[in-house]
Amino acid sequence: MEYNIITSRLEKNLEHLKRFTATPGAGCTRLPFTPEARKAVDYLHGIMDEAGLEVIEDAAGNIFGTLRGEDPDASCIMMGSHYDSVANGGDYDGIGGIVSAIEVARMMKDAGLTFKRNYVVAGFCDEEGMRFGTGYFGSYAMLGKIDTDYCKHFSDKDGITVYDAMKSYGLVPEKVGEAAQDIKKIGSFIETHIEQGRILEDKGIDLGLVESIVGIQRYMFKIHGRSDHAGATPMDMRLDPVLAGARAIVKINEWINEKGLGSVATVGYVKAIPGGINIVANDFEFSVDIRSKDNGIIKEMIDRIKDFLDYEVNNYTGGKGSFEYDKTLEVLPVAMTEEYLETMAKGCDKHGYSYTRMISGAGHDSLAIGPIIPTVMLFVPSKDGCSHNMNEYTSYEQFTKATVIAFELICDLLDK
Ligand code: HGY
Ligand code: MN
Ligand code: MN
Repeated sequence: MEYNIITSRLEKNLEHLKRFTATPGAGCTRLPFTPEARKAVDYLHGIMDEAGLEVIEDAAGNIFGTLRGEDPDASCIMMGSHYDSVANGGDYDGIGGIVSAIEVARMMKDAGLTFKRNYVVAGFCDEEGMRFGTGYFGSYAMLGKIDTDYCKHFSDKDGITVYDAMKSYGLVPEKVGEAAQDIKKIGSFIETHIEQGRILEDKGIDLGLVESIVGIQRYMFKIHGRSDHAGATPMDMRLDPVLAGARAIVKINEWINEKGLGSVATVGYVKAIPGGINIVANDFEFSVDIRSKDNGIIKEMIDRIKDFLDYEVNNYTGGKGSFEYDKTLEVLPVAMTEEYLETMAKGCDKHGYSYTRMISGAGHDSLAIGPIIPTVMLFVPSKDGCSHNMNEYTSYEQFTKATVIAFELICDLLDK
């Protein structure tokens, strides 16, 4: 196996995919059901074809490529990740795992290998939840967890629902349920992904064997006050939702720091409505993304935020304010499959690749799939730990090492 051929194919494909962004020169912005997503999926379709895969696109916007095995009744081995990105993000998050999975198929084809089970490459849409504030739409659709009502409930910042976005992309949201697959027919899921942190780089380690992924809850809070004139309204007569929200955001930071265990909380989106420089806001929206390997910490944090806002709107707005919230994501912490971790560790030893077992603070489609299907993740280093940022970078040689280890694990599983 010529590793430099693998490296050059990974490079060619990932370099080509960089052009499918809504913000050229300002990072990768490839949100679900957009023209950029369409172009990326078309390109993935082409290289899946070249790798000898039978390609389908499902009713949710996912793309799958299958290399047929000899036993059609056996469950498949699936490898993949997501093709969407955050806004102004990097060029390797998600898409690197899909290109790596396609390369595994190409390696099988070039070596003339045949197996008992089908090998399936998965390209999931909307793992990030960036556009609609959710997450794991594509993998959840494959698991049968998405229905048409879900698509009507969530909308983006322009008020476009998942439902309408899907229609503009050429999908029929009423048929999203058809994306559900027979879970018994998926034997394993493997995902290679950039670490998005700096552990591997700081320690000079080639690969991260992910043994567990943190749980995540995401909420959108909306506080209702009263819009007033910024100049004529005395401070003690205001119902200012921004003030209540700002106090809550500072508290969230204090509380999560008390928790430790690597728990994190992020307020990534805020909006004052109507948003005038000389208007005391009528409403104030803010997002919360809370993660921990201990789900009890996540639940406690959410309860504290709700209690605090209850106190705020009653004490600082004379009881005339109110607030509401929408839980947009809840996913429990998940352990990866020990057998696969041990196989990959042996593979690393055989190839002389350094490795470490680690926890993932980022979610990934493996977080959605892992509770239901035996799953494992393999990390490659992120330069400076940088991700969700246009300066995200991982070398193609590093992707090659992960692809080789994933190839050997999958070949082992395909004949079991
Ligand atoms: O947010 C995450 O954990 C991942 O990047 N979707
Ligand atoms: Mn990702
Ligand atoms: Mn991401």
